[in-house]
Formats: sequence, structure tokens, C-alpha cells
Amino acid sequence: MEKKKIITRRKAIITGLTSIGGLFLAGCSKPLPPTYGNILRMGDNLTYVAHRALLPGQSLAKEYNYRDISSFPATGTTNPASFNEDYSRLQKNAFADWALPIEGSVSRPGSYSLADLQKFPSHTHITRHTCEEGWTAIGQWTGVPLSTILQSVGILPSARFINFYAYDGYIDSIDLLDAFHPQTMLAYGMNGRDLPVAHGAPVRVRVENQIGYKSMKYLQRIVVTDEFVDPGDSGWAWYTGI
Ligand SMILES: Nc1nc2c(c(=O)[nH]1)N[C@H]1C(S)=C(S)[C@@H](COP(=O)(O)O)O[C@H]1N2
Ligand SMILES: [Mo]
Repeated sequence: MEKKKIITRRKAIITGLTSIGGLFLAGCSKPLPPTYGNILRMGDNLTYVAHRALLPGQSLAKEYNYRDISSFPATGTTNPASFNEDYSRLQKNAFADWALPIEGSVSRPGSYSLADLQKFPSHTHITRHTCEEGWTAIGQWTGVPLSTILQSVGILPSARFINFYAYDGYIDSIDLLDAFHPQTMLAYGMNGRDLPVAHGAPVRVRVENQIGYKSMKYLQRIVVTDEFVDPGDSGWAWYTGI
């Protein structure tokens, strides 16, 4: 039987870097984001190139103190139960039946309940959230680093993107450098309590080195692939490094 190769954190970082290396085009010395060529996505090129050139892949977003925690508006969807029956059923049972499938280019596809996620060593940090609408807020997030989960399912060498699907129909994706960033997590706690429904219960993504809308709320499914899903018709940039 063929032994499947599993990507370690170190390898994922190298894979992330070489796939960016693979985007070097003849006559062009800059790495390019996967949205390159889409005229509506020209902003991605600038932020991706600048970010990847100026910052080491793993540079950390600034962390704050407990006393810096501010009030935190809820934006976009604030309760999928108002239009999604599956979510409404899960919410009625305090998310005891919620489980997150992780599939695609992984050697051990699986489904993780909230209790499963909480068994992994947790990570907590206080960061500033920046929304494209022009507001910022500081909050404390607790969860499991996405890298821990990706190691648990064993991502395969063909993997390049982590695609997220949410209960309100929201879809988005990040590359492996952001996925293995030490502050990127699946958060189930906010300010020392369970993640409230308005902020994405039971589990949301936190991508601290990108603008707010990359931090997907109401996580339903994760698919690891060599292609990325693009929240396309929203008109928002795919890469939004801050
Ligand atoms: N599923 C889902 N995720 C989402 C959104 C949304 O509407 N649905 N809004 C995004 C935007 S624009 C921001 S600024 C943050 C808002 O998170 P908050 O409601 O906890 O402030 O979530 C992001 N993630
Ligand atoms: Mo936002």
C-alpha cells in the first residue's frame, strides 16, 4: 500500500513559500496572488506582493492587554437561525450536535465536534479587529490553532488552500502561509466566554493578519484543495493583509 505523505508545519511553510515561488513569472520578479489576472482584483496584487516581500511569513499581529478590550460591534450576519433551519436546530441544542467536517486533500478526513476541538491545547490572544467598513475593535479570542487541526487531519502535498464554508452561505479561503500562521485559529471563545451567536457561534475563523471579513463566522465545513474559493461577486479583495 502506498504510504501517503503528510505535510508537517515546517513543510507547509516551505510548500507555501515554493508555491509562491512557482508564481514567479518569466520577466516578472514578484510573487503574485492566485487572483492575478482578474482586473477587478488588482488590489490583491499590491497587498499580496507587498506583504509577502516586506513581512516574514510568520510575523505576528500586535497583541494587547486585557484592559484594552473594547466594545465589539457584530456585523454582517448576526444570527443565521433567522433563515437557516440547520443552524437553528443546532443552536437550540447549544451546538452539542454541531460538527465540523474537514475534507479534501487530507489523509485523515474527519468531523470535529466542539468537544473534540476543545480537547486540543487552546490558544488565547487579544488583538485588534479591523473591518473594511472603517471601524476597529479589540477582543480576546480563544480556540485551537488551525495548524493543530491541519496536522491532525494530515494535509497532503497537493494542498495549497484552505476553503471555509459558513452557515450563512459565506465562503472564503486562505493560503497555507496564513493557515499555518501561529495566530490563525478556529475560535470558540470570546472575551473569556463561549463565542456568542452574534460573533459566529459555535466556531469562527480568526486570521489576525488580514482584514476582518477573512475571519469567517458560523463555520460549517473546511475543504483543503489545490484551488481556492473566491467570494467572487462580493467585489471584495481575496488577499487583504494588514
Ligand atoms: N459567516 C460570516 N462571516 C463573517 C461575516 C458574515 O457576515 N458572515 N462578516 C465578516 C465581516 S465584514 C467582519 S468585519 C467580521 C465581523 O465579525 P463580528 O460580527 O464578530 O464583529 O466577520 C466577518 N465574517
Ligand atoms: Mo467587515
